[in-house]
Amino acid sequence: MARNLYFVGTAGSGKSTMVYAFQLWMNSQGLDCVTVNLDPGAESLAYAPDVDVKDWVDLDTVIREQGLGPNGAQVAAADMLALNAKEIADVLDTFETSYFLIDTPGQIELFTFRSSGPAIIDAFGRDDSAFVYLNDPNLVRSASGFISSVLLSAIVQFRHALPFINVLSKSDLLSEEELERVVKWSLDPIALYEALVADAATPKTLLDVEFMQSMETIGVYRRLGPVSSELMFGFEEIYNQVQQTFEGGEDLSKD
Ligand SMILES: Nc1nc2c(ncn2[C@@H]2O[C@H](COP(=O)(O)OP(=O)(O)OP(=O)(O)O)[C@@H](O)[C@H]2O)c(=O)[nH]1
Ligand SMILES: [Mg+2]
Repeated sequence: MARNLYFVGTAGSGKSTMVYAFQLWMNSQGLDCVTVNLDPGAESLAYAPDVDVKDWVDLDTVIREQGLGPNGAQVAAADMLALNAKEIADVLDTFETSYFLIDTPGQIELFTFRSSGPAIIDAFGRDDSAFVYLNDPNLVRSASGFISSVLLSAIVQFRHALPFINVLSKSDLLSEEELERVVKWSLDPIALYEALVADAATPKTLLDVEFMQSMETIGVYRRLGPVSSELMFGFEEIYNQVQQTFEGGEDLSKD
């Protein structure tokens, strides 16, 4: 049974690059996978997806034919994807593979808040799905930005209710010191709390602390695994978490 891994994150967080890099890494380990582009607006992808939704819905065509602006067209294109979900799923069924690596639209809200996200997940098979959530290093490098990123990922988790692997994308852009600090924050809420209150407490700091405490309570606060598609680093850890999610840690796909 093939598993569906959805790569989700804010615009420019590195989803497309990571899908390609993860494919290269999997292939280097003798693991089979198929790449799927779900972004009707994707331009000049660094990789050639095995399945491309642009064959069904293309953003430029929607803009031209429906006379919409770029944002309205993104929404219309996302909704049109939902209508084609079953047909795309039938194409996926023709592949014999262990993993579908699925690149989602740049604007996270399209996949999270429009009906197309859940419709696609259902059509592709909800039981065999997990999210790889990319946290942008530019956001998480400050304590307050870190909380914002956790909150955003909590919204995505809440909306989709699927297994969730939390990664720190483009970790090569952080200095060694920053990287160590951010990973520590993700393991130790007290360290994050201390960083937050290190500056003079403002009403916003208090809000951040309140948010952080509730995130911890509801269990969406979790370790960030550093990854770099540039340096081909961190993929084994993602893969191990994927294995744990689906097989309880046992690597069945190499047999
Ligand atoms: N330094 C560094 N840059 C990266 C890495 N991954 C991606 N990038 C760069 O980040 C930018 C955005 O990468 P994409 O893979 O297009 O990100 P995306 O999330 O698919 O973007 P949208 O689909 O447009 O939202 C590009 O300039 C990439 O070259 C990485 O691991 N390290
Ligand atoms: Mg992309």
